[in-house]
Amino acid sequence: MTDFPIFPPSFEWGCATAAFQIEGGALEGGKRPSIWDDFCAQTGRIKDASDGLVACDHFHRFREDVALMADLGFRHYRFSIAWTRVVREDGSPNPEGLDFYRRLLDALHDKGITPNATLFHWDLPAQLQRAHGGWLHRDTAQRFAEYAQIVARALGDRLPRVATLNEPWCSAFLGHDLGVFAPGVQDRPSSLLVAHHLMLAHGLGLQAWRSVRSDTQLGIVLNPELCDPASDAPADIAAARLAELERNDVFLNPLFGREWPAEMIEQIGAFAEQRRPGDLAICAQPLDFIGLNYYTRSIAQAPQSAAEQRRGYRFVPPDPQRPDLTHIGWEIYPQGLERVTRNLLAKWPLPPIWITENGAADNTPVEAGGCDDRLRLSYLQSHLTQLAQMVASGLDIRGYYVWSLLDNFEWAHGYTQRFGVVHVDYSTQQRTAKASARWLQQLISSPQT
Ligand code: PNW
Repeated sequence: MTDFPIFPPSFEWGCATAAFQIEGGALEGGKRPSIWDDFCAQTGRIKDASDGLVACDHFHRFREDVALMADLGFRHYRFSIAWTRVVREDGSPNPEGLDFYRRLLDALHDKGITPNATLFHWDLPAQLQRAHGGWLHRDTAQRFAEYAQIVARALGDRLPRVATLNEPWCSAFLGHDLGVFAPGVQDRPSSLLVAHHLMLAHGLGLQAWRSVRSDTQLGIVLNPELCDPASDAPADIAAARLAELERNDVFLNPLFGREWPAEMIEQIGAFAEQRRPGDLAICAQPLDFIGLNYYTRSIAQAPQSAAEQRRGYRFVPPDPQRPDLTHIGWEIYPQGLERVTRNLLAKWPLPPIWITENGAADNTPVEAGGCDDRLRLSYLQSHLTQLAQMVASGLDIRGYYVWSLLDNFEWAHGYTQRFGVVHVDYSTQQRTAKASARWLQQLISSPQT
């Protein structure tokens, strides 16, 4: 018999997805391309040369997927709304696109599942990128606020909890410094300006939403990182500190009206003057919650190459031979969930926390009608044991969303990495609940304290 970690009865259990990763229906209902459609069309960007045109075909199969969630016992669902589906090129609302989300919200309501929507999970309208450089342009933050207002007006009465952005670090630094995510830019100062504009968009978005409705719980989803030094050498310790400033302080400081650390202001270089004096106050809108995504920790070392010098650190990937890695090569480090959360709480006055993503790549195939994803199961067990202790010790963490409900389009990895607790056969679109989903189902229904 398995012992389940114990959580308070009020603790919320959910699963998470994102529009571009599951929806497909890319050319339907007046949907426009996003920067990820453009990125996928470029040779060499996506490991298996795939795209999001069909993905999990959730656009057509959302009722089946909602029924699946309900069967597995999830009472909460975190998903993202595609900006490109609900806003037309001229900035007006697209009724057909909004209807899709209305039907999804109806299906969730019918099954007693509470929605938690994210407005931006990286799928910027391609037109904004082509016309003026996307997030490099200040105007994009204004466009985001207009989009937020459209969603608030059309769907706000059905959305109790809304996050503006998902993991702005990824959009800024994977998208504009490392260039491994859309739009594929490699320019350090640009990535910092993008980070600033994203946080400005967050603030303007909250203002715009609150000008329409006052009854929505509003927040943001971040992926703060624990960056441990590779050795005790002072240069490695300094590198790890700089990595954490970029991962954490660049996003958390503005949320609480605090200026960036001097090192980050220095790295933005000639773009410094594009950060205007009033911006910080806009970024620092009151937050009803914060979502934290946690997968692994990073090991940082003193920089070597010129690009690393500009960043001030280099990440050392774990030796692929190590046994404690998930299939995507990320270290399994459950203690990091507690360490990173406590680090943040020591530095910033966080509102109530939800763990909005946690999960593992485990590419075990379906055999004889089942999927025995032991690596994911043990990953979830160790992280939820850690989380139960954190909640029991009094940390204000109110819920947990596993990433992800379904195997899906894993960005630059395409369909080669499977994060779902439900297996998807991409040729038939058949869904098969994995062993980890069955374990979560039992955990959710187990007698709790
Ligand atoms: C998160 N990294 O992405 C996203 O929110 C999800 O859309 C994604 O599927 C999930 O985690 C699993 O990857 C990240 O390289 C992707 O540091 C890459 C990184 C971090 C987060």
